[in-house]
This record gives sequence, structure tokens and C-alpha cells, in this order.
Amino acid sequence: METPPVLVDTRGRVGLITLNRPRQLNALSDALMDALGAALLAFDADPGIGAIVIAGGPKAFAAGADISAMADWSYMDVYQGEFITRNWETIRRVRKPVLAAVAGLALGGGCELALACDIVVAAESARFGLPEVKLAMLPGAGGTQRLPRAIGKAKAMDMCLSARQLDAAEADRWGLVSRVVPDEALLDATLALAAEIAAYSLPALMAIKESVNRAWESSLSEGIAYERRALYARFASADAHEGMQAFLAKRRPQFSHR
Ligand code: DAK
Repeated sequence: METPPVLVDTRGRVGLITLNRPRQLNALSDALMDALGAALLAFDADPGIGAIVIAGGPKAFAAGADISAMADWSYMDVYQGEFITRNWETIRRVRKPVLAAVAGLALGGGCELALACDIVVAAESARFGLPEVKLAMLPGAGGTQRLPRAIGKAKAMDMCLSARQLDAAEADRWGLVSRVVPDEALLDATLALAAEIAAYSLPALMAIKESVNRAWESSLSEGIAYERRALYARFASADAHEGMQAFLAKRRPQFSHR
């Protein structure tokens, strides 16, 4: 039987997707990205799921796009086949929080995949890099766009032009990751964080994610206007009233995710 390129599991309200090509250091083949996209969309559509974790292996989160597949592609292959856009961009359609649990190498497309997640929890062994320049390629799955927004132009240029790798502590200092934990605690810590998030009201989480993402893609005044509308819409949510009533009554809120 063929090994599935991703493994899918649920832990309460958390959906767990594990990249599963350890012998290729989780190189992101088309089959893997198709399976990842399908798993993400299935969890996004499942009302029992409030947050999603993408994990790799202990040696590599992912070592990038699959070079063995790309080596012979022509311009027409990638243009007509809509390489990257066709399946890598699926993650942008996911409305629930997505957390990356990164141990070991997150290189090229692997780093870009982590950058596309909402929260990155890094193990101490994590290494982030965009080594495409060594192949005379360029980071083409959002790396040249998301990295400068995440860590600023000077640091992003350094990483993209010199293929410099960041260790977990540097990545934490520069704002590329959210938290750093010991390797042996990575999965449990990420799942615990995801469970904590997933227990909050789902429509509130979705509205927060939409609003924070707006900060990347609009001017401040447009972003503030968007945020204000999102806040007003909270008053149409049963959970927001429940949350405030529970606070006043000094009890735990019972969210219905409505
Ligand atoms: N693709 C395919 N196979 C890979 C791979 C990759 N990215 N990375 C590693 N592997 C395979 C190796 O070939 C090896 O396979 P076997 O020889 O055992 O069959 C196996 O995984 C173990 O790797 P190593 O033996 O090399 O392990 P080491 O520990 O010695 O070295 C390494 C680990 C990660 C430093 C090394 O494997 C390495 O440098 N890998 C390549 C990393 C890299 O350059 N990543 C960036 C890929 S380029 C585009 C849009 C986006 C992109 C491109 C185009 N367009 C819109 C056109 C994105 C490009 C990338 O992500």
C-alpha cells in the first residue's frame, strides 16, 4: 500500500495534519500539497473543529518544494498547470486558525508554508531558510512577500539573497515565530495551544483572523474601518453576549459557536 503523504487525526476540537514524507524530509510534492489542501478544507468545513495544527517530523518540518519533480518542468508546465496557485494557496482559504509545529528544517517552500500559518510554534531545533537562490530559483510561494511583512525588508533581503538560515532563537527575536519550546514538548505544546484557542467562540476566532490578516493587506485607516465593522458584527453573535454575561455572573462561558 502507498504511504499517504499526510496523516490526519483529530484531538477534541483540534484537527492535526502531519506531513508524512520523512525520507524526503517532507519535500512538498504536488501529491502532498493536494492532500494537505484537502485535509485543511475538510477541517475548515467540520463544525466540530476550532483550530488546525500542521506538524512535520523531528528532523524536518519540510525541506521545500520537491526538487526532483521540478527539475525538468518547463515554463509552460508551471504556467498552464498553475504551479503553487493551484494547490499551495489553499491554505489562504482556511478561515479557522492554523498553527504550525516546526522542528528541524523549514526550508524554501517549508518556510513559506510556516509563514502562511497563523501561529508558528518552533522547537529549539527549528531552522528557517529560503535557499532557492542556491538553485537559481526564487522563493515563489509567498516568501518574498510574507517574509518582509513578517520580519522587515533588511532581514528578509538577507535571508532571500544569501540563503542565511535562522535558528529558533533568531526567528523568535525577529518575529518569524510565535513561541519557542523544547523539542520534546513541541507537539504537546502546540496541541495544547490549539485546544485553548479552539475552546473560544469559533466565529470570534474567524473574525479576529480576518481582521489581523487585513492589517497585512490594507492601509491603517482601511484596516481600522474593517476591524470596527467586525467588532460591530460581534454584537450579532450569541457567544459575545454569553461571554459578557458569563463574565458578569463570574461563571465560565458556554459557547455555542454561533
Ligand atoms: N526536494 C526533493 N528531495 C529532497 C529535498 C527537496 N527539497 N530536500 C531533501 N530531499 C531528499 C534528498 O534528495 C535525499 O533523498 P535521497 O538522496 O535519500 O533519495 C533525502 O531527502 C535526504 O536529504 P539529504 O541526504 O540531502 O539530507 P541532509 O541532512 O544531508 O541535508 C538538506 C538536508 C535539507 C540541507 C538538503 O537535503 C537540502 O539542501 N535540500 C534542499 C533544500 C532546498 O533547496 N529547499 C528549497 C527547495 S526550492 C516556484 C515557486 C516556489 C518554489 C519554486 C518555484 N515557481 C512558482 C516556479 C519553491 C522552491 C523551493 O522550495
